[in-house]
Amino acid sequence: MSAGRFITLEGIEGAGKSTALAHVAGLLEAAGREVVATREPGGTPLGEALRALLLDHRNGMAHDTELLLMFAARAEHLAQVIRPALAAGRWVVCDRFTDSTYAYQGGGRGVPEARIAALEGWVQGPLRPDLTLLLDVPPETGLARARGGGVGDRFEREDVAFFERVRAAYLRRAEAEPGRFRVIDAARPLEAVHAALAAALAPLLADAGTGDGAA
Ligand code: T5A
Repeated sequence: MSAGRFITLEGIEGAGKSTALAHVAGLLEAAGREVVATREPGGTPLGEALRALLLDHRNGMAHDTELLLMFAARAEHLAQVIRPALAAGRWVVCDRFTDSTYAYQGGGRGVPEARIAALEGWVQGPLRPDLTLLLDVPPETGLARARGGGVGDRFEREDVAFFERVRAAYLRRAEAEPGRFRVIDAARPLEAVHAALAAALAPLLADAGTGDGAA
């Protein structure tokens, strides 16, 4: 049995992650991979309950509380879904993962990176995504898509400056880890985004197709 692969989708609100996830899952299945599509915060019953608390705009909370709840949901997600799926040779495609924490709690809220890194090491050990698809859009474009005229959840209510910081943090991470990240211009029409996603997946599929078994 060949090892599974772990692919994450990242970007600000309305970048098109959920839309991309369906497309990526379809491409992988067409290539004969068994796919588990999931999301963060969430992906388990407890994680989805924590997600509801985190997104509810009536729940004010300290930055550290927010950070710890994100990692609590992640610990459960890893234990119940991600690690078992990878061990069974499945390909996990996850809408947001720890890069979201660095971007939102780190870049957006100003939580020190070392605090996030400590939790990352504790909760994940050495596990990191094999490939991270960063859908990059200007905040004005993403927020207009995400809010759809409404005011949105606890994060979507933040101002444009917050999302500029989140976007900048994402781009810094992509620059620091070019081997793992593919930055996709997601302000383009869907067909162009889909073509870029397929091109980004091709090397990983080709590599896995050799049966190298590397995780
Ligand atoms: N969070 C999460 C943290 O702060 N820290 C963490 O560690 C984690 C894991 C989760 C929130 O939690 C925060 C970040 C988030 O604020 P979420 O629902 O996962 O919330 O994230 P959102 O970004 O809010 O989800 P959205 O659904 O708003 O955005 P998506 O998934 O990026 O966008 P999508 O695919 O739903 O598309 C939105 C709309 O745009 C259209 C779609 O059809 C849809 O109508 N669209 C396009 N239109 C034109 N051109 C394109 N290329 C398009 N692509 C999509």
